[in-house]
Amino acid sequence: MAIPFEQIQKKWRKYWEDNKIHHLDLSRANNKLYCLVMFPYPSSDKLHLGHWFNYAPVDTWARFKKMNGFEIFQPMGFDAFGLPAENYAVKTGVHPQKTTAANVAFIRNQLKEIGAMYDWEYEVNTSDPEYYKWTQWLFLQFYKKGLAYRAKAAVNWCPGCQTVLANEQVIDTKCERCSHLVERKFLTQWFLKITAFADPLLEGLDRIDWPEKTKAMQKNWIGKSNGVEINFNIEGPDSEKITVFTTRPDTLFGATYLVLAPEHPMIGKITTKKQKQQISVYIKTTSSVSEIDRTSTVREKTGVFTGRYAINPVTDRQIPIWIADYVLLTYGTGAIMAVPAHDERDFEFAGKNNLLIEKVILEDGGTPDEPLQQAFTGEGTMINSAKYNGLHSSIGMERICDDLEREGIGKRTVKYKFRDWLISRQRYWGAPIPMIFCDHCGEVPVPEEDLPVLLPYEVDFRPKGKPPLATVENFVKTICPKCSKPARREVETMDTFVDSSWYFLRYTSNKLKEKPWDNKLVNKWLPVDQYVGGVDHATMHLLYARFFIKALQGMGLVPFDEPFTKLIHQGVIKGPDGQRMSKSRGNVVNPEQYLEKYGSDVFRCYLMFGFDFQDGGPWDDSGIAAIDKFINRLWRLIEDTASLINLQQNKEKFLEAEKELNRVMNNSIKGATTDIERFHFNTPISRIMELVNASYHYMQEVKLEQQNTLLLKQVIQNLILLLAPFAPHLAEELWEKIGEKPSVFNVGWPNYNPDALHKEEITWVLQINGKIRERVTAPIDLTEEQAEKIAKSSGRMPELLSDKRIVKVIVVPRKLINLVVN
Ligand code: ANZ
Ligand code: ZN
Repeated sequence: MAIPFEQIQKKWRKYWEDNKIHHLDLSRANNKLYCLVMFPYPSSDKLHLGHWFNYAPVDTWARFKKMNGFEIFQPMGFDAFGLPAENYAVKTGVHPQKTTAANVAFIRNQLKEIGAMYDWEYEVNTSDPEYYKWTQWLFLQFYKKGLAYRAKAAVNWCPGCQTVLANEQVIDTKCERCSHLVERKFLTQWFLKITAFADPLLEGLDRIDWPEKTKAMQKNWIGKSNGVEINFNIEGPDSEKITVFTTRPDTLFGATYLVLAPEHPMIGKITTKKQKQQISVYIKTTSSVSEIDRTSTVREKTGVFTGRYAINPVTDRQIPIWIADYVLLTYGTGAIMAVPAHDERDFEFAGKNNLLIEKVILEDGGTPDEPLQQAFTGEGTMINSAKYNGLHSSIGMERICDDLEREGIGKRTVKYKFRDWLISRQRYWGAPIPMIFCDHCGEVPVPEEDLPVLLPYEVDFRPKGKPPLATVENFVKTICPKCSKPARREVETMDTFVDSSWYFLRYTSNKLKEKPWDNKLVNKWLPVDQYVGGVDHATMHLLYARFFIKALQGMGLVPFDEPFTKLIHQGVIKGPDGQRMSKSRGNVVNPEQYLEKYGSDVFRCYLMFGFDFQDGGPWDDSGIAAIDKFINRLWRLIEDTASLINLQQNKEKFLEAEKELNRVMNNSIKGATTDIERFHFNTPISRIMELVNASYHYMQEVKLEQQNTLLLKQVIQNLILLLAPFAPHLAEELWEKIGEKPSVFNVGWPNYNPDALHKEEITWVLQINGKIRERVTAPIDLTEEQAEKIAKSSGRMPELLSDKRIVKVIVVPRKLINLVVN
């Protein structure tokens, strides 16, 4: 008979809810473990396979930890603001608040289907005014400390839709909706000063238990470079200077031209009349190219001569000043000294534009006069560098820096690749930025007691050339909190990554009215002990959240400076074709069909058995039937033995068969314990299978009336306990079936007995041609090879065999080994 899983799931979910099995009193709990998964984005009403693959295994881990005595805080919520709901609104007219509320309701139910032990009392929803009130409050704290400021920055502007586009809406420099060429437009927008925390963000990486790859990605993203700023005088009467940033001052003698970014403010001043036309055409054509394309190594390097020259401060030579878009305004000083002999980009550019290539670093074993086929970017011996000739470049670099600094031409500096975090969105569905603009007082923060700045409900979403909130007159019009004269509200909303930079704090205090969080609870529960989520968040969310915590610690609002002590990433399950699942490819696998057929426990088990948690892999459902069969086999085993195992019976000594069953049991517990701890779930399931097999084997081998019911009872109980984190509903049902009191999760995780792990040893009889010659103690189970080896080498056997040839080895299991010789 098939397992009535639907009934069982319902029954135990109700039991858990009625008895508040997953409820945790945060103020009372001891031995805490905060286990957090990245919360879902309710952009559709369905949980997809990726959600299941993230949440089910993490719940298994959390349940395992709970059975090991931890009090687990595993909250759940919704990252509910954002673009998809708004785009949907533009298309269909359905208000984002409605779509979001409906999706959240659906998803919450599906999350319950996973059977995870989320405590829904702590749910958060970032689009709830009770939540975003505090997002706004946090913005104001940042503002007070000078960590939120306004500056001009480029946005993607679609002239067709008359709207600002997010980066992900720009496909191949075109608008994803109307295919118009996207333009760059400069707007004054809000930034958070994440760059002020560059060093703490780097340094903190050494203190957290995160995947090395993720740490490396953050390091690269921050991009710290030690270098020098060097001043180049411009030839001409006006004694202007251009400052470049370089990490290779050792190559200064090889700097044969300068390059400015096309947006560099000096360009207008220095360009000669003759070159003006060409320069302005070039600036225009590059203005629509994204930074990513500009820095692409494969894209052809273009540029234009300004008509002016600078003086290389060490060679005193005239070098031409060019502009080119491979130099970015936003990094370093927006200007470079080009050293074509030793930089790949400069080499390519110089070759195309007939600029001088001067070798100044010689690689080990190289010849000075041989022309370069490509840039040599490594270290070596300095040549063509006057008094520095013959020095190793690493030493010459320091000497040149010292000299430049002494002469006031250069200065050692540190630069970072990453920029401040632009949080302004010209969008509706987000938290309004709580600022007011007054003609008399300028920029005025909304007083804290006036929070939240409510997002107005009645809004025309259709793109009109300005942010949707700008069209809501009674939102925009307000009075200045300082001077009480008419003023305007900020109409931009915050990047949703701001919402998710602090949600893990709010979970502890989701219902608190007067503060964003309760300090006592945050001090007790944070940092998050174990965080789990996709590697796609390695640089954005995970960096922003770390920045928030460091800033908040600086303000004395939290007592720690890293939010997530341990982190791991779940892998991605791809489509059956090995490609990323997507609707357009038609390779999306839906969990529903499997849930209907097998129930959520079998599905959970399959996800963990069929795929490595951190690797994922292409979807393949060929194994799910086997898992279902195994669960049924286990089910039958327990049904068959349930009545038997409670018969009182005392056995003093284990038979051999019992010793073996006992060994497998202890081995299974040991294996499962170490592997679940490490987020390896497939091997523990194999261990459970082994124990089921060993149990059947025992019951076949030993007559019913001779079976050791005490041992069997232990085995059955442990089987259920081992299964429980994987298949929580079924385990509860089975636990009840064998006459135990629910919940099985209140029972501790089983211990194993290390002494029982060793295979038993017995006395083997050794024969030669059927005659007993020796006796030896050896493991109970031997392979043929092991048996032969033991027989040949024990006691007198080598002597007796010295002039014999072995023609056959006969093994009578667990008894004797007979060597047939002649
Ligand atoms: C001269 C030079 C010689 C350079 C050489 C490299 C090799 P990282 O390590 O990434 O910091 N650079 C500086 N500012 C730039 C900008 N705004 N846009 C594009 N490139 C810029 O790289 C620092 C190097 O990148 C700098 O050192 C500069 O080129 C270039 F053999 O200066 B180098
Ligand atoms: Zn005012």
